[in-house]
Amino acid sequence: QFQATGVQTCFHDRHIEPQIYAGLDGTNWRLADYEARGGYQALRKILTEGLTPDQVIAEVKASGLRGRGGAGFPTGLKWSFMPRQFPGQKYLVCNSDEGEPGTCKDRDILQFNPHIVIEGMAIAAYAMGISVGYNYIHGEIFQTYDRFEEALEEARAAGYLGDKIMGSTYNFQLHAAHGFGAYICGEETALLESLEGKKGQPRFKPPFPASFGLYGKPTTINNTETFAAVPWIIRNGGQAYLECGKPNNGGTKIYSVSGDVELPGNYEVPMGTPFSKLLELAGGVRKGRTLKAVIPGGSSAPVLPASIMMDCTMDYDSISKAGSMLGSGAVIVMDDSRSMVESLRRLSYFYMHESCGQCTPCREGTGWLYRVVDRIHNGQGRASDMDLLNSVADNIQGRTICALGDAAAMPVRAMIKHFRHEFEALIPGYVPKAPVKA
Ligand code: L3W
Ligand code: SF4
Repeated sequence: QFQATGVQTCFHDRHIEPQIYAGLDGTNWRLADYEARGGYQALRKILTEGLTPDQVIAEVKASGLRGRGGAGFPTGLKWSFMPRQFPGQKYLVCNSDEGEPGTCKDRDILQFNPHIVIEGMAIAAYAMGISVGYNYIHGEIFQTYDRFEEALEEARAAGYLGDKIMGSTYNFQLHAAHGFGAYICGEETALLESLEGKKGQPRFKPPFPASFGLYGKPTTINNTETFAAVPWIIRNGGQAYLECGKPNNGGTKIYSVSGDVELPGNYEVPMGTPFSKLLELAGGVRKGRTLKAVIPGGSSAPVLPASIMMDCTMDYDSISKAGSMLGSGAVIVMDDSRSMVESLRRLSYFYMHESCGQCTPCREGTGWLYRVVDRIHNGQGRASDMDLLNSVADNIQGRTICALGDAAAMPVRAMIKHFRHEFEALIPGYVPKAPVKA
């Protein structure tokens, strides 16, 4: 069972309190508890001290906050794309459609600390001149959806949402929307389609949602954890947030550590924390086992062998330099008992199942990937299958409407790159190619 773990951490010679999980025990999620922890003070500060939208955006830019949904896009920059003078309706959307295998942080933020997301969204809407927002919550988490609805009711009753918030001229209506559990609806434009009541299929980008979003209107979409970081930034200043992490990788980040560890759970630690330290917090590798490999950023991120991973720090730049992605921060730990062929088989099945079917390379290619890995796993692989897997992955990557195609292809290439011998060992009569002489 996963636990939201408000870990107090002490790195970089400084003591850093968790910002999103601070003081949470599973029972203190209500408005009064949140207010007692300093909740809604950031929104109050903006409205009573008269901070301008430009000042709020400048603070978020200074914080170095990057999108926590997977792409790591700078949040302040994204907010500045919103055409504030646009005469019609504009929308703010929270992407809580968490479906990436290994990721379970947004679910716990909403469950343990829903008001932090509401406050973050109210601040974002103020900064971008938006009066209507939606939080799109993954369809398979019913309790979390109900909890968020309850928190919305509390915030409305207390005057933190609705018209003339805290006696100001600022109005913001926020609603919850429940998805149906399709992974693809976590892709921002598929989410918008679904929110509009249509089949959740990604749109071509550009145009980006900033100019053509919900109902064709300018829309800003951020991940749950991104909004949850905003109140702390406004209360403590962008510079203080930046300094919690490392340059270009500000603040803390929640990692969902799963797989072969003693204490799987969500851990909030500063950006730039050594992977070895995060592993230690999660109780280390299962007793009697050694670390074999890690998928550092959810199933879409390429796998890294232990030797590379142990030299990484947990931040966008370090993980991407090592050849993978920080993604949504789902750290899947695999010990020496794991078969990489079996792991890839399960991942490939997932992407085949979740492909929306719009693009031929993704619709057909994900099926090919699964079937080829499956036959290797069953001992029926062919000598040509290793080349075939790479070729199918090549023909998917970069040739599709959305990132799901890349997400299906990249793990295949990484598994073959680092663990090719495991695949070859299962193919009857496989003779490795002679190394090419220089
Ligand atoms: C205006 C421009 N806006 C970019 C915006 C864009 C989006 C954001 C990032 O994929 C990744 C993916 C998954 N004008 C803009 C602009 N934007 N240029 O910036 O855009 P992009 O295209 O880099 O990423 P994305 O399409 O949002 C997200 C990876 O995340 N992933 C998925 C995780 C899944 C979950 C989940 O289950 N909840 O988080 C994990 O690694 O593969 O690469 O907003 O509009 N010129
Ligand atoms: Fe759909 Fe796959 Fe194309 Fe994305 S890449 S739009 S999931 S078919």
